[in-house]
Amino acid sequence: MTDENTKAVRIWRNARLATFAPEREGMGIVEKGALAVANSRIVFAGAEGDLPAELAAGAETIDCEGRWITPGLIDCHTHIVHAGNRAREFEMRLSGATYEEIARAGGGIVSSVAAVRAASEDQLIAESLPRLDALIAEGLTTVEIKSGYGLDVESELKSLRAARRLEAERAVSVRTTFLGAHALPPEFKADRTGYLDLVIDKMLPAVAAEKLADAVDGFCEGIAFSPEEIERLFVAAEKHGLAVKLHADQLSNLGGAALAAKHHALSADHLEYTDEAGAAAMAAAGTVAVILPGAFYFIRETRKPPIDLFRRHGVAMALATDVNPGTSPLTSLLLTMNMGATLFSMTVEECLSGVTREAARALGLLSEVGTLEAGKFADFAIWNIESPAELVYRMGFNPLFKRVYRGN
Ligand code: DI6
Ligand code: FE
Repeated sequence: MTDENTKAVRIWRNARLATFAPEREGMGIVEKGALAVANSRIVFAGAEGDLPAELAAGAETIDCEGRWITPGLIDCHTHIVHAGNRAREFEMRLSGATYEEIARAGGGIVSSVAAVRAASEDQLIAESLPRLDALIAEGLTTVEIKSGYGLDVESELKSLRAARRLEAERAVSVRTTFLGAHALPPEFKADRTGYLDLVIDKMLPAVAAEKLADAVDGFCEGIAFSPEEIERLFVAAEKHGLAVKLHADQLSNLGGAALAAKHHALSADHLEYTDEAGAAAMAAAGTVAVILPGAFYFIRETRKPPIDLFRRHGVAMALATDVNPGTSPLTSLLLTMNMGATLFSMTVEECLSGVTREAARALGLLSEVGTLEAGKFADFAIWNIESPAELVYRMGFNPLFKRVYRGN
């Protein structure tokens, strides 16, 4: 590279670092730490006393006054691009309406599909930006965004294009996921195979040709797609060279976690009903468990994901918001961490690594982001806190001091 590499070094000093570097213990804490950045990459993360003199010479220095620095937060499972909301449906549920009554009144996922189909790409972006901004305000630097509320060729492409364009609208990294197999659209109610054919033979090739997705996802559930249908989708995704992930075992155990593992999925998500065989298969395949406490809370699920099983088998665990209009209208990773701890007894370290290092792993981005280590992108968050536990402990309070994306 050019001598760009050696000039314009910026150093954040007098900081406490939670690096989450795997070679350090626990949260990888460095008291009296410093971070040096050049050309949007971290070139040093460690004890201030170990900072190489050649880096320090001539560098611009920022005094963090003892504040904590963590990797930038990563939300590895969202449906942030959608239109409208389902507050009316929420009200109906509060007064005891059944799912059927809500569907007959035009509610449910079908209403979100109608809203997305009717929206222009610009409208989708305009509606999604406030949700993205809420996440960014808490130190988010990378977000995954799924399609899945379009469910026809043009509307799925439109949703993914909108998701990609959000990256140009804000200083944030966006990973996109094609979720055509989210639900059966109304026009295919009597023709499941016809819809799956459309997803596999039309949508997927179009998405791949336009390079609109980094991965392919599906909803494996009684109310959505069967394991056999998902397997067809995964085989097709593999032919296009796309990574796979899965909404698995959210409402029942159809063996979704094991199916995801069989296809070396980056992640299996939700997992309330996953059994020991599923956890063991995930561990063997290196498939990350993405825990989504917002959906659990919002639909008043009572079955908890088997966190202990994941620990015992050594399954990596990430935490995400699942931002979506139907089951998780949640746009806070800080609150998500509190829910992970309070509802599922996840530790502070599990919660924080779940929205940083493990979220990066769930997106296949661990070599680029997710920890404070030399070589990674300089994406980090500086906090007004006395200990990392405060980030998990509070509810509805944002102690972010500054967010740094790619060194800026
Ligand atoms: N799991 C969920 O909880 C949401 N999608 C999914 O795959 C529900 C989607 C909706 O109701 O809008
Ligand atoms: Fe989801």
